[in-house]
Amino acid sequence: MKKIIITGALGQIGTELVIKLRKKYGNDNVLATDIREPESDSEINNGPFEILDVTDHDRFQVLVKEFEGDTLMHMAALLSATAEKNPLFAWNLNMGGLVNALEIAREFDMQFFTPSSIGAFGPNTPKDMTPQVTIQRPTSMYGVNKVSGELLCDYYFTKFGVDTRSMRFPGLISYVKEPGGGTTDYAVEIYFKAIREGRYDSYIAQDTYMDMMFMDDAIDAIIQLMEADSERLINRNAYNVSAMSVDPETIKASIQKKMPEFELGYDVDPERQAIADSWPNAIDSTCAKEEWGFSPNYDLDSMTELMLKAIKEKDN
Ligand code: AKB
Repeated sequence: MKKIIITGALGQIGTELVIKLRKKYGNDNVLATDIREPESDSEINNGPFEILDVTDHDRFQVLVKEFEGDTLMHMAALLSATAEKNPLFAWNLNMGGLVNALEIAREFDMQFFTPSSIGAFGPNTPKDMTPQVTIQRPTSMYGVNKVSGELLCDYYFTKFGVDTRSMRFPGLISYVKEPGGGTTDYAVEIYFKAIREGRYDSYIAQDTYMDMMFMDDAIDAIIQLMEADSERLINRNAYNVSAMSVDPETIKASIQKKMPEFELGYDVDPERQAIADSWPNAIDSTCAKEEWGFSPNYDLDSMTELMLKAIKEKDN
């Protein structure tokens, strides 16, 4: 049985990852960690939890030794918009945390996962059908962190034999936990506002296309990649993965199929718009499909239906 340690367990991906992994491997075999305590009614409380600042190597070591983990999923990081507001802090947290986590994986011979992002691409990357291997010259601090992270994970694999695996996530859409500080957050907010207020003002402009994916598909993809045959992983750090490419109008049209009265306006935020403009429109996930069977279940309309239903139930 696997023994998994997750950092950033209270974040947007971490929360759902812990829940799913505990269902699969047993509550006691998944140690959730974060820099702050979970809320008293959080589902995370159904298994072990420890406070961990990922830049604190000594505490990291103690926790891994005590728990006897064999897999480390390092999710703790600042997202793109927050990182851009405080770039030096972002570098120290995102890169300091990652190199610590990789060192721990090396010391304790652990399998390792950390997410990369579509943010690892930049303005001179091909925008459509963005290839797996292509130009990566991002212009945001988050993007710089993600490219550096991909290279560092490759280095730990080739130099030390650490079984590092990663994928470039698009915007992830979930009703369980709202994201914080990302550029793609609008695509989550739009659903909550549709149910709660019947309208939404998007900070991302019309015709700005970005990749998205439903959170369930992202969690399944992590599990699938971690279980894949290591020999087949040519592009292990990090795979392009996406389920759809959308702009705010595309999501509006999908919501209006269920809620014709829904209205969309615009109040563009220049900072987040600049980041979005530097990212691809639509990435090509062929390598993930061929090398480990990536196959998302949700398209835009099936995701929209589920999001609207789940948020309505949550609010009642
Ligand atoms: C962000 O917008 O920062 C993230 C991402 C695409 O990596 N959701």
